[in-house]
Amino acid sequence: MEFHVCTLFPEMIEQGCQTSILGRAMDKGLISIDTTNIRDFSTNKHMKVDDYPYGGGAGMVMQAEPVYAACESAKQKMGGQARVIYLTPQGRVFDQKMAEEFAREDHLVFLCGHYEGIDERVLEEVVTDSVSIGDYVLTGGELPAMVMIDAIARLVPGVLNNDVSADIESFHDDLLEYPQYTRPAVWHDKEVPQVLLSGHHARIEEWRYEKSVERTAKWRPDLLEKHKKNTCIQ
Ligand code: 4HQ
Repeated sequence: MEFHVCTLFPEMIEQGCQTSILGRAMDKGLISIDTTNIRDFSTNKHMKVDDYPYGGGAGMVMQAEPVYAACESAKQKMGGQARVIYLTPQGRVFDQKMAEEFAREDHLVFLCGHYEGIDERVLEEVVTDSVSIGDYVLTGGELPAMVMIDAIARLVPGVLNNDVSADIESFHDDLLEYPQYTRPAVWHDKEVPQVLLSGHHARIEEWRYEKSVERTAKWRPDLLEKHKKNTCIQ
C-alpha cells in the first residue's frame, strides 16, 4: 500500500514513520510512505505559501495554488486516482471501521494544513474525505496523518506478525483488551493470575473475556452497550 503526504514539514512524517513496525513494513516493501513539500510548489520568489485571511482575523491561511499543485503532483505519482484525505477538526471522526475501509485502497494521499488552515476553494476541488482524529485542536495535520497511517498500515497483510483478521474480529466485539502479563511470575509481591499459568485454554479464554467486559463496563460503558447489542446477550 502506498501512502503519500503533502505537507510543509516532510521531515516530521519521514522521522515519525521510519521507526519500529512501520519502518520494518517499509523495509519489507509492504508499504511506502512518500512526501511532497508544498513549499516546492510556491509561485512566489520568496517561497511563501501563506497569506493574510480575507475579512481579517488572526493568523495566516495557506494559499490555494501551491496546495493544488502539490496534491495534483502527488496524485499523478499514484496513477491519478487516489483518494485525498484532509485532516481537520471539521471532518468525520476517525475510528477502526474507517481504518478498515481505507486499508482496502491501494493508494492514499494525505493533505496536512498548518496555521489557520487552507483556502477553501482548493479543498473543494481536491479533497475526497475530510477526517478528524478527535475533538481537540492541534497545530498541524501531520500528527493526525501519522495516526491514520499507523492505524491503516497495521491492517495491511504481513505488517503485523500475528493474524490481522483475528485482530479485526476482536475489535468488532467492541470490548477493551484484557490485561497482559509476562515473566517474572511474581513482581513487587504481585502474582500473575493463576489461570494464565494453568495451560487450560478454554478457561483462559473465559477469564480474558470476563476481564474485557469488566474493563469496558468501567471505562467505556458506551462500547459495552454496543457490544451487548451486537452479541445479543442481556
Ligand atoms: N487540526 N484532527 C490542522 C486538527 C485536527 C484534528 C487543527 C488540523 C489545525 C491546521 N486534524 N489544522 N483534531 O486539530 O485532524
